[in-house]
Amino acid sequence: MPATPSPADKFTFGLWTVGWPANDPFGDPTRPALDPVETVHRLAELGAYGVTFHDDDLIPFGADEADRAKHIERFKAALDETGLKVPMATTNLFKHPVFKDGAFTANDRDVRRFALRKVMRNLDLAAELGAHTYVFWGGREGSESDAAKDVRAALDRYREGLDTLAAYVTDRGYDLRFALEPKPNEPRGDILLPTVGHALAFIGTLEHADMVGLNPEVGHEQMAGLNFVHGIAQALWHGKLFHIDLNGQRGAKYDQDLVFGHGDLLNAFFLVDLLENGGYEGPRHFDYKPARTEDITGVWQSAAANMRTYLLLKERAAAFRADPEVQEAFAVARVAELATPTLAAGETYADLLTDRGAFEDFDPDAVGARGAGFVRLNQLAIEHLMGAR
Ligand code: 3MF
Ligand code: MG
Ligand code: MG
Repeated sequence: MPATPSPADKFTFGLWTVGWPANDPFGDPTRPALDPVETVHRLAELGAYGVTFHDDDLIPFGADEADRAKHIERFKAALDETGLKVPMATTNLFKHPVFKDGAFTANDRDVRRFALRKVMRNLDLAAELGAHTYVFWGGREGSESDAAKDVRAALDRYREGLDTLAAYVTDRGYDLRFALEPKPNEPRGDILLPTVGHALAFIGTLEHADMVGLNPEVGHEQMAGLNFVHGIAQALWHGKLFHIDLNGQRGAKYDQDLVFGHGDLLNAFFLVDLLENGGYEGPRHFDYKPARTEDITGVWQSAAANMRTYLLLKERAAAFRADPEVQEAFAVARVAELATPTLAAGETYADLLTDRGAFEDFDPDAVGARGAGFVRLNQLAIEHLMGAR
């Protein structure tokens, strides 16, 4: 199978993904911490294009300036040696207890001001390392109690925070765009901007709305019971798919962060088809967790598995589209017809009112009785996915 990744595939991984020592709310770590320098080398060997990071993944929280500079220098040297890129960076605004009630939307104003400063500091580093996307995942922006959070005031503060940071980036001349990452819950009981749809509506209210888009994650939308392919299609339609977090999730439960494709495989198939044919040019970023059961060998196997699964799905999706029987089934299902505007060029509703074929002479019963052929089309997709065709 020609499923060997290369940098041209634009696969990227967060330092925190392979670097997760596999601690969970019920158990201790099962693996030692990974040195970011080693991660850079291993990812490069596996054929990845780039690496992404939270400030604290690279520089321990609270490190002094000299220590910080050392960590950055080592990381830069590894990037230079391997050619790995840093297309995206982000801020850890969720781990330290200071953020237990949020960062931009904490009730405590001092926490909000600290959070903005923490982001600004890492924006400088992101720009220096050549990142073009800066992700905002507001995992602590939310509540467990409706009494504790004035949601409308919280959204005002969320907007104020992002507007302030967008002004900072613009004034500094950084070539960075923001990507908001929705999630419905975990770690907060309920998180603000819980889905792609909520985030899109919110972005429209921002002062620098043009430089703010989305970083949707497979599992996050699926935790909310939503169809990720539809969410991504709408994000693309709005011109807001700035970045993507790929992983696997099996249904509406805790955030599983499985290997890409190890959850809803059929949805992953259509997702890859959409990304490859829908005009998305950005990194294929994996935000997963190597299962807690695995040792370090399993960590690198799982990293490779993400990329291989993506490439296999890409190949399967191309074979599906190229199959003459599939093309015929597409035609029967009138899939392409949806791209034809409902009114003809120059036609108005007045013209429609005079078109007897559209209403008076239209036979809704005959059309209603006609089969759509969608199940056959879906079965063809499944057969291609299974390698049966
Ligand atoms: C949590 C996440 C986050 C974000 C990250 C920014 C720790 O469910 O998905 O990972 O992706 O903070 O990219
Ligand atoms: Mg996640
Ligand atoms: Mg994520």
